[in-house]
Amino acid sequence: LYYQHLVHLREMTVRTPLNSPKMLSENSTSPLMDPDRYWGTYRSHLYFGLKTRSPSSPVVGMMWMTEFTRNMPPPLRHWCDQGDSLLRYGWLKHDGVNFGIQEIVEDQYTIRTEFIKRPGGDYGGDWTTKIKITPKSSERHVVVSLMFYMALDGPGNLQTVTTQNRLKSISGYVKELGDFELKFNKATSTHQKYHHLVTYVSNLDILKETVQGHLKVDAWDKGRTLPYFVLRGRSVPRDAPSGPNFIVHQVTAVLPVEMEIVFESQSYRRENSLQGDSFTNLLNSYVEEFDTKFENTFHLKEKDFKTEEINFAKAALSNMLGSIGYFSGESQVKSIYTPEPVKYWETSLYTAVPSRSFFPRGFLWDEGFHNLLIVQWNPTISKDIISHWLDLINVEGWIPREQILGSEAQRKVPAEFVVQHNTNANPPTLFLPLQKIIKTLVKSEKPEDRAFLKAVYPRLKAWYAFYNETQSGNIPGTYRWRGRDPLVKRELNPKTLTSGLDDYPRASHPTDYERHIDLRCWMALASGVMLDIAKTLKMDWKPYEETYNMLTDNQLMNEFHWSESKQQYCDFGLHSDKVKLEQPKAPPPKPGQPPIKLEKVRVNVFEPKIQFVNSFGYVSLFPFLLKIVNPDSPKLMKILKDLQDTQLLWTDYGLRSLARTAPLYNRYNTEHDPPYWRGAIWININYLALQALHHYSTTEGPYQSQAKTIYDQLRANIIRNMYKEYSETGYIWEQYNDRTGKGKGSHPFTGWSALVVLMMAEKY
Ligand code: 6A9
Repeated sequence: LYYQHLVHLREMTVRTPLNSPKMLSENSTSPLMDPDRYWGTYRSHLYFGLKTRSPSSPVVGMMWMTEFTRNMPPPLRHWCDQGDSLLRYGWLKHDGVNFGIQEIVEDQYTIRTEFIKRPGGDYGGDWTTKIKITPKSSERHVVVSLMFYMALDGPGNLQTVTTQNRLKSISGYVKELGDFELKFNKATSTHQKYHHLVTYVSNLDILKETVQGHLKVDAWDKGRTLPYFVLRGRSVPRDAPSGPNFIVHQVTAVLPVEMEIVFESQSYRRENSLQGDSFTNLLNSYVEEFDTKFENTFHLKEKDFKTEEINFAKAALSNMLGSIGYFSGESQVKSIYTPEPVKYWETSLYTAVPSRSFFPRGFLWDEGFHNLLIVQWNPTISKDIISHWLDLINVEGWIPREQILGSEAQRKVPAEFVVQHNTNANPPTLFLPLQKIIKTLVKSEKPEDRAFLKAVYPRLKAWYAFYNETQSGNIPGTYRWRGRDPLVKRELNPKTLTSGLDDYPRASHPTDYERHIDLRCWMALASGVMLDIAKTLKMDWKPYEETYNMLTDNQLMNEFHWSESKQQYCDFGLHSDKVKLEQPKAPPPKPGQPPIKLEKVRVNVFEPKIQFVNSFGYVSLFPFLLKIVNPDSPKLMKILKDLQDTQLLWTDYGLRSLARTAPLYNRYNTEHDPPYWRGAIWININYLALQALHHYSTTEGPYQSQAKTIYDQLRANIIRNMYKEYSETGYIWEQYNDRTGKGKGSHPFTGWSALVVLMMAEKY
């Protein structure tokens, strides 16, 4: 009984919110509090979709298929999916608030989605979406079925208005929107047919399957030789608990075709509908504003970039903004003391995502990088995003690393990865944008700026304490990532997912006395920011100052992390350089049975000993990346020298993650897991390298001019390659190959890879 009681207490603890006022008030995202950002492209895992910032928002979205292909029925596009192999897709312009223009390129045609919003009324105003599909060649007769739907995620009602079997509009009521009308204006094509579906769905994650289940074959031509696929009309299951909550409008048209979808809130007394010319005029004025603001913020014209390069930067920024989602649900979390995962409290998260196709959800350390860019464009959005994340802190000071909220997000994640463990941290990168925000706030006397600092302080304090209490090493002033598994047998080097650098080689044998240089440096950064805020607020800043001084003390850092023999900063622990994967001997097969093949396991060629970890790469650079090495330190000279060595990290495309000379360079981690952070070029770390080089080149010291030379070359290499890959492949990528510069991994990846905009603009 006592044990059960303890388990219960632990369960309670892990899912108890921090006892400190929230950053955001209960209704901060409501249409009355924040009408401008109520509606948005917050379903960024779709090629196109809109919803509001409310927990069970009604949603709209687009699907399409190419008729008369060999596949019957043709594949239906809905959620962004690399498997669709689109030539490219993404936002060309998007300001995060009012409008967006996107292009989606199929083999034979291009879809352009434009949307604009107009404030008015009590529910975030009106919006209009215009979809244009243009064939690439006028010779061929291409027919596309375009579907646009609305679905409810809770109570409400939807009614259809039809003329001659064409769905003209949906009128409805939900508490999130009041009374509204969604109008499907007539499409413009030489030849088109209309169909629709009116049905009930139990869950938003099965919209596509529901559409697929309601297609039937019909004849396109009079001669009945061309079958195509159409929706069945009304089909509400008899046992549905309510009336229809999912309505789909289908236009099948010969290209080119254009169509407007117009949403109007009944609470808004408008003078004219947002369609036709009034749509075009407002869109044009938003575009103009965007272009002007872009130049005023990033100055790329002034820096002599070509129009095409500027368009690339605009697309990178727009995809970051257009990837912002609003997710609601409960995380699955686990404390080591609880036998089973439990549910976190019901939360909502406004956040950008690393990749619309592959990881369309929030990741803690990615978000810090995302907001380095977002804060330059729109600090209000950044502050709001950071506030949402900080409101996820539990009473232990922990924020779950990966946010898998709601049924749609869950469907993208294999079950074994869903549960988040409260022992596990992730780099506290939110301190990076916060540092920028705070720099301006500390000077400000404005009450709202003070209020932000006052609100953020206790929550950061708890978060900061979590790292210090749970991620410290066995000697004061040292740190160690938790979450490494010392018992794992099949990994060449047990992964450190918590560090964000997954398979980057650490001590081969995880122990309690291991120490990680990157985490130490992250804590130095965090201490510095805490010190600044505490001083500004006249709080007790002494402890932060002490920690900050200790963690930036080069001599201490060198004692713990500088290897004299290797002349580099290192992790430290129980380590062997020589380990390998080997096929274990399988027992002889039983007669008549196939031979057993066991998976490879790790063996030590040399026994591990307590020592510095011999791998040169991103982790070794951290004292430099986070600007902790003193500008006059000879160690800086060594780092700068190593940076330029092509045997180590230097490539024509950016800095690779692990030196070619490192024992695990480009090695598989298990028989099946390919190298990830073992050679490839990552843009977030390259951004940190550039801002560090920029810092050392503008700070008085003996290595200033050297830093400047490297800075110029590295910056040019990264921009040149990313732009080239974008032009050739249509995408911005998760990583770049260190031998060829080719984009690899998931795509589009316009999370931290979009930091290329700041590199072009030299905003650090
Ligand atoms: C796997 C498979 C559809 C890995 O960008 C997000 C993270 C980074 O935080 C981390 O540093 N990425 C980096 O090493 C991607 C993580 C994806 C994990 C989910 C599930 C889903 O298949």
